[in-house]
Amino acid sequence: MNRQERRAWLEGFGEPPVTGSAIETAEQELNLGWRGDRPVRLIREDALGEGYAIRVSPEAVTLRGGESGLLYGAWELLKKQALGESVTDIDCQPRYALRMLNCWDNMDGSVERGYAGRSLWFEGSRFSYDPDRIRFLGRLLASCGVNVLCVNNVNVHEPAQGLIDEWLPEVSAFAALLRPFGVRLMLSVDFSQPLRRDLETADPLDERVRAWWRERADRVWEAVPDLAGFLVKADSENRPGPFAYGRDHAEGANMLAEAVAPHGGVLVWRAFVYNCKQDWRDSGTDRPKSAWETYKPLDGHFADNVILQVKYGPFDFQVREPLSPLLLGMPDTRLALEMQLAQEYTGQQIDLFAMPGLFREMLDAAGPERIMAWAAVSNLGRDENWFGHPFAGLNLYAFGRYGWDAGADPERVTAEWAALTYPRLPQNQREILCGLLNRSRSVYERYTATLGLCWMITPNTHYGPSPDGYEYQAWGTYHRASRDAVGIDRTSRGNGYTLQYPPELTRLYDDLATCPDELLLFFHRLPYDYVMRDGRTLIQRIYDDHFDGCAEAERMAETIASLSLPEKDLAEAVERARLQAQNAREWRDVVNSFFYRFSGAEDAHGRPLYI
Ligand code: GCW
Repeated sequence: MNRQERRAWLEGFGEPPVTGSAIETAEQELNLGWRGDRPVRLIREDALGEGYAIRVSPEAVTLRGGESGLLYGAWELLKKQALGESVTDIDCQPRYALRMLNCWDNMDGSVERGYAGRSLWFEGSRFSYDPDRIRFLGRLLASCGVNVLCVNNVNVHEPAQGLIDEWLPEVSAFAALLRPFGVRLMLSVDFSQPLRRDLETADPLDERVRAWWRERADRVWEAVPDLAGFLVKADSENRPGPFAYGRDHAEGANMLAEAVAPHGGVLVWRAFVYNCKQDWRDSGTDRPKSAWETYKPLDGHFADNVILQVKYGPFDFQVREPLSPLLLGMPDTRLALEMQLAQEYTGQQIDLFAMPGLFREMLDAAGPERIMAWAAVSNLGRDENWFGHPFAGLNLYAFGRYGWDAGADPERVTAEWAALTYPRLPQNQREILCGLLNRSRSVYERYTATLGLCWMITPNTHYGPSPDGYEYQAWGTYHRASRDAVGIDRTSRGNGYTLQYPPELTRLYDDLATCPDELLLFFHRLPYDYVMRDGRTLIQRIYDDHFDGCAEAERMAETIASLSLPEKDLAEAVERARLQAQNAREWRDVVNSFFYRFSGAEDAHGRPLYI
């Protein structure tokens, strides 16, 4: 490594937040804040790319890697040190080359579905940030192993259309701040942009439109030569797209892919397409079926640099959904799996909802080799602790971790995060904290979405209960509860949704004897007196889960208050736990009473239900 390279690398590494110790430089050896008994020797080996190799000998620890491989390897060494683990020989490559955070930041400074304050880089319709904070963000992302940051909302509102135009110098300056950390930018673009600015059409097959995008891409990559690519939300929730011109989504995506290809860019196309103007009376249309209907016929039609980004479930980041069948049914398309760190439907960074288990389940269900990129909606914001809830940082850490190791053990990931974040917390308390985090998803699920009953959430805000809030609306999100039964029959005997899965899954979900309890009402319509495998009636199970989930949320609040966390974190976590318990009580009483009123069934344990 020459002097200049080392300076760039050091800038990238910065002061390690894990140890807080300063960096010393030496010609061949660097003290990374590493307190091991041997010096660390760095050797740049570009062939290793983002990966790294660590070798331990009696004289030294040798770390080899490409430019960002050295960075990731250094973080690994520091992590081991912080976790008190000994360093052994390691050869490591990331599981996914693209580990992308999608930020839904608007240029006015608001963040769509953001729960950690305002945007870290936009305010007042322009870029506005503290460069030191952005560098720190780079360190944070590098330490988590994230390498792509899409800076603007997929819903591209003016003036964000200018990010690929008059704002390019600012985009370029912002990219330069994050580059030393191995983080490349991505931009969300509006499919209709040529129409809005220069041409009278955005038809992807029109030669003028194609030339417009090619020329635009040339300018963008001239300003930011390592831009990762463009991200597009088209024909989804009122966003413009190729359907307006009678073109399909392969025609739309390929046109943009052709423009970015000469620059090595990727075109990430979101598969979140459904009819958001459905008539609730129409039970012949079912939203979970729609992505498959749009994209399955296009398998094999996408250009090589198109990545189809699919949300994990067929609905929309609900607490519990089966894996989207699209992720299993597009063998000839490059796929990204999209998660949502922002807890839109999962407690909004007030209620605890740890995601490592969800990540692992979805990666296992998809088969890690079927996808080639790993994406998530960001949970970052301008709050001092970045995440709103001090524990919500776990979800970013875990997202990065699964981008490197799709088979990581969720409890191990949580324990690492807790040890790195709260090194001074006594071991027994750290175990209590991890226990809370490990159970948090199941607790939240029991009081908000038991048996796969999703969408009983307050419309628009998506926090708090409203069992009928989405029932008579146009968004395609219905439970169709009556006095006798609840749920939608999505089996092959019903509306046929399960036929989108491979045959063994169709059978698994079709059959009441094998369908997992947590998805029972996602796949089936069942009467309240249906007897579950454990002997309880369906209605009793609904009541029990709400009472139990809420009781556990209340206990969690007490436990959190007993932890000796740093003062500020404790105060924030305690306040949020109080709000969570309050929220859980609302969910319990509103949903239980809703079903009590329909079914007339008393609770077997005589707990209060309200008329
Ligand atoms: O869940 C929905 C959100 C929208 C979001 C959309 C999407 C960016 O409610 O706010 O829009 O998903 O993923 O595009």
